[in-house]
Amino acid sequence: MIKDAETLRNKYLRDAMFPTIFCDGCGIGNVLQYTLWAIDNLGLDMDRTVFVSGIGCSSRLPGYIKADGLHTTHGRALAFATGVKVANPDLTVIVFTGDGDCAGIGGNHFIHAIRRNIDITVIAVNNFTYGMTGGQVAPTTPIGSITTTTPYGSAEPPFDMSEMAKVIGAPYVARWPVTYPYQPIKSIEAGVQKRGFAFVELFAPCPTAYGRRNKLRNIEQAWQWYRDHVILLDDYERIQRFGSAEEKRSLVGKLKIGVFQDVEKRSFTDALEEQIASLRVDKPEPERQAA
Ligand SMILES: Cc1ncc(C[n+]2csc(CCOP(=O)(O)OP(=O)(O)O)c2C)c(N)n1
Ligand code: SF4
Repeated sequence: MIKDAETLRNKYLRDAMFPTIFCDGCGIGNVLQYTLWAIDNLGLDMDRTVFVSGIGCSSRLPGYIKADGLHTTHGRALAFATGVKVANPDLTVIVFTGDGDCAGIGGNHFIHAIRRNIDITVIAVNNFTYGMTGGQVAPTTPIGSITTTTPYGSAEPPFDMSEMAKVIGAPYVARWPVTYPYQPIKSIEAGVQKRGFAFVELFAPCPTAYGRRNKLRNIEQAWQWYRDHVILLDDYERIQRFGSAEEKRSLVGKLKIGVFQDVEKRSFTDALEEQIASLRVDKPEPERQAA
């Protein structure tokens, strides 16, 4: 059920933290709102939920929420989140990370957290840039984009974080732009309920550091850009298989959105618990040896 912003703010956010650091038109506020809607729909116990982040504008989010949070070091959110979950598997662990934090400096942690299938939900805010430090090129910056470090346009092919999460084997992967309110909420809910690594990537505009250099300075331009550049996974696959040559050409530069993966897989914490149970000293000796 969708709740109004005032109700969510009073219930979940720290008053003392307002006003937020976010610029006008920044999509990080939408990400926070969708997360709160999902949490409220699931009825999560906030005393048993921990929010973890790295460094960046998006990584400021745990500080706004009335719950335990860890605002850690750049790129290390997943390492800290792994520690929290392993230390207390009963906790629900939600990570906020930026595209720089997750795919740049934190890229190695990203790969290995997925490989282990640690049972956490990662909400990655992809604004195509390093927002907090003024708009440098990121591993996700689209080709041709102007950034402070690519003044003539980025020539680097970008990383696709969701495709990567899917290929490495994350059991839940979904991607949406913040212009779609319903689907991100449902994906965050699905991610939190999944036993294992859930990755929800949300495209969110950064008008200040990225937008003003790329003719996306205001919210209408940014939201229109998403309308023009995203395509549902099913439509993408249909056109690739059955589309005309012209339709296939129209796929160039399009960003796929939708649920990329939704499968069941034994999580790292479940595997650890089974191992610990098999080693318990109160078991009869033969059983311990057999295990
Ligand atoms: C070890 C380290 N290197 C570099 C920085 C500088 N730094 C702070 S935030 C940031 C990039 C953040 O980008 P992203 O994760 O995409 O978050 P956004 O600000 O765009 O939300 C960088 C490089 C840092 N804080 N620590
Ligand atoms: S710099 Fe960009 S990402 Fe950071 S708060 Fe401003 S608009 Fe948002």
